Amino acid sequence: MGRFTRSARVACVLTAALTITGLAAAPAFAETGPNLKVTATVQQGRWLPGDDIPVEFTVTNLGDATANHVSGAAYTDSGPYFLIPDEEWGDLRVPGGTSFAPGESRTYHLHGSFSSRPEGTPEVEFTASGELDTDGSDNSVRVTVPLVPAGTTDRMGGHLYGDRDGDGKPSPGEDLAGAKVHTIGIGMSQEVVTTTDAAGRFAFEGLPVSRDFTLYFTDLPDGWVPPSSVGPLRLDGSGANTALEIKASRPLTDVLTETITLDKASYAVGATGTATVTLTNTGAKPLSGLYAGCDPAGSGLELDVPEDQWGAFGPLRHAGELAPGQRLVLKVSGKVPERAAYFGQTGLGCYIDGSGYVGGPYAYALAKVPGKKADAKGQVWTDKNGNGRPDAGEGVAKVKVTLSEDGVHVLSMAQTDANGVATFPQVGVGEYRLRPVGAWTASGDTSVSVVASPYGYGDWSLQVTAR
Ligand SMILES: [Ca+2]
Ligand SMILES: [Ca+2]
Ligand SMILES: [Ca+2]
Repeated sequence: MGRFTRSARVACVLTAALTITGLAAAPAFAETGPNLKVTATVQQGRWLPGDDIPVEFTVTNLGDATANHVSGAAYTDSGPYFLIPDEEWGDLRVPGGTSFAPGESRTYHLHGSFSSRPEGTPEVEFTASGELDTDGSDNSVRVTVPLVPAGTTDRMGGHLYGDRDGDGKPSPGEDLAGAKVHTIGIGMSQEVVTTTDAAGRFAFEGLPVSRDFTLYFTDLPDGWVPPSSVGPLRLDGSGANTALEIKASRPLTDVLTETITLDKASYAVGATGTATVTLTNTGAKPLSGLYAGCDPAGSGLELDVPEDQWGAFGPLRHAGELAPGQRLVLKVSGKVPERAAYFGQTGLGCYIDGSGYVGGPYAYALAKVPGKKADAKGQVWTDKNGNGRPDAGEGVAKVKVTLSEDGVHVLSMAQTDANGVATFPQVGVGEYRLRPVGAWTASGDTSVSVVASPYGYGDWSLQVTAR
């Protein structure tokens, strides 16, 4: 019994010794065979989630035999997960791996990213492994990725000016005071707003770091037009966006007027309508590169005017010119689209714009497309709980409501049921106004679009208050 126990213990000790020698112990002399060694260098920076972070990963075969079946990988040891897409690894991720001749060294330009920013510093281990490596100790290296710590904040600030002298930079007297400045970045639930001071300056403090802040301006004085938005701005805690210069421009409407009229007040679907578009350069400088852009909201109801009708002012040509004081009359024609029949309305609405200009004029003219009818159902309600929307129990019963085109001449009348609901039966499609009769007065939007199926938007809604 005693002899047996001793033999078993000896066997175990021998096995353990062999394991250590084979995998990890440093050899007493240079062994023959492949021996990969890796280095990895992360590009320094103030990295944020979503950034493409470059890593130089170099694999060298220090051995005297070819290394076969070599593959590479990165493991996040701590902190947020660092993702390097498979395709970044090239031949280190092909099935079966790749080969390195003795002395051969190759560098892989990898890019990784973080999708989130949990707490902690990311430690990432880069490895290359192949068959029969004679020294496993140099096949992996651990690096720290310099991710901006969670909770870091930054500031943003700058100056808004109206470039009156047109030199493209702020000049004395061009500061724009009292404009609203809005910004929002990823990770914020709502935008923050400030106002430019007497010197046109604005600043935001304590913004969370984010790759893509958007900045925009409203309520500028004297009709100045701001850039549509500024950004994406990168706030990484370095204070790089604290001296922004934001240029506002004069609108084209200062020097260009536009009117549109139609040749008829009413059209049938498929008929051709002709619009007269009159443009006048009221300024002292020539205007060039102008074009018309129609139906900017994409309603699909307007006259379908072919590009060539616009001549130089075509939306693809951008070549319209107007001399100082020149008045130009354009006649453009197009067919009434079928969709217009369901809304009872067509027309033409166009803005005039051009490169180098902002704030061009917009004009429109409407015409009817009669024929189709639809029931116009809706609810009269009063906001008992003051939350700005109709709730159960807020419908007003037994109210007479009128429908008119002009707010005066009544075309139809209906009375609400117990829930405040009323229907005007089989009304010609188009735009109307609602009006309560008697003890109630309208306190919200009174317009209603009567649209035929399948384009109907749903019911109308008329908010009222007691007189
Ligand atoms: Ca090695
Ligand atoms: Ca200037
Ligand atoms: Ca309510």
